[in-house]
Amino acid sequence: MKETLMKDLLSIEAQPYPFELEPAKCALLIIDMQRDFLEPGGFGEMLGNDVSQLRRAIEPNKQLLAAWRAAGLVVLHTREGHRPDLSDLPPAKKVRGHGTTTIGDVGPMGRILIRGEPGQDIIPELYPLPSEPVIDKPGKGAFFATDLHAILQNLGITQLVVTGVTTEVCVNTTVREANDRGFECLVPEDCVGSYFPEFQEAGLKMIKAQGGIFGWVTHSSQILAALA
Ligand code: TIU
Repeated sequence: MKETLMKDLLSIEAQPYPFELEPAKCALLIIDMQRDFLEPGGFGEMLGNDVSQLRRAIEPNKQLLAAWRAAGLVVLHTREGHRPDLSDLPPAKKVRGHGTTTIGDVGPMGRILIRGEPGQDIIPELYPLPSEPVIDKPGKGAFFATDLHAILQNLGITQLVVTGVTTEVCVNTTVREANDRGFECLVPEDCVGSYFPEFQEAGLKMIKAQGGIFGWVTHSSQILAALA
C-alpha cells in the first residue's frame, strides 16, 4: 500500500453527527457490486427487479473508489456466491422464493451466484485491483463464514466505509455484523442501492437512528471533500 500522507483525523459531515475518519484505520468495503445484481439481462432483472435502481450507485462508487485509491487507503470487495459443488449453499437458501431458476442453476450469465461464473463477478466499472482483497461470501453478511474479520484485524482496520448493494439486505446485514464486532461504519447514501425506494430510505434510517445505533450515514461528496 502507498504511504498515506493524510491527516490523522478527517471530520466527515454525517448523520446523526460527524464521523471522525482515521485514514490509516479506515477501509472502503464495497459490497456485492456484481453483474448478476446490476446488469440488464442478469439474475436480478430476471426476477423482475428494476436494475436502474441499483445502477445509480455505480458512478458515485467509481468516484469514491478512485479517490480512495489515490489516497492509498485500504479497499476490499465482496461477492455473494457459492462453491460450484453447492456444498456451502444451505438447502433453505437454495429453495427460497420457489423460483424455477435458483442459485446454482444456469442463468443468463452463467450459473447463478456460483464463484467463477461471469454473472457472479464484479462489474467492470468497479473491478478490483490485484492488491485489493475480494471476499467471496456465502451469506448476506460479509463476516459470516469468511476471513473478512481476520483480514481487517491484520490490516489494523477499525472503521469501514460501506457501499454497494442492496441497502437493506447485504449492506445492512454487513453493517450490523461489523458494528457488533466493534467497527465504526459510515454509509454514503448515494453509493448504496436497493431495488425498492422505500427500503433504500428505511435501510438508511435504521442505521443512523437512535444516535447512530449501527453507524453513520453521509453523502459521498462529504468524503470526497475530506479526502481532497
Ligand atoms: N447482495 C445482496 O444484497 N444480495 C441479495 O440477495 N439482495 C437482495 O436484495 N435480493
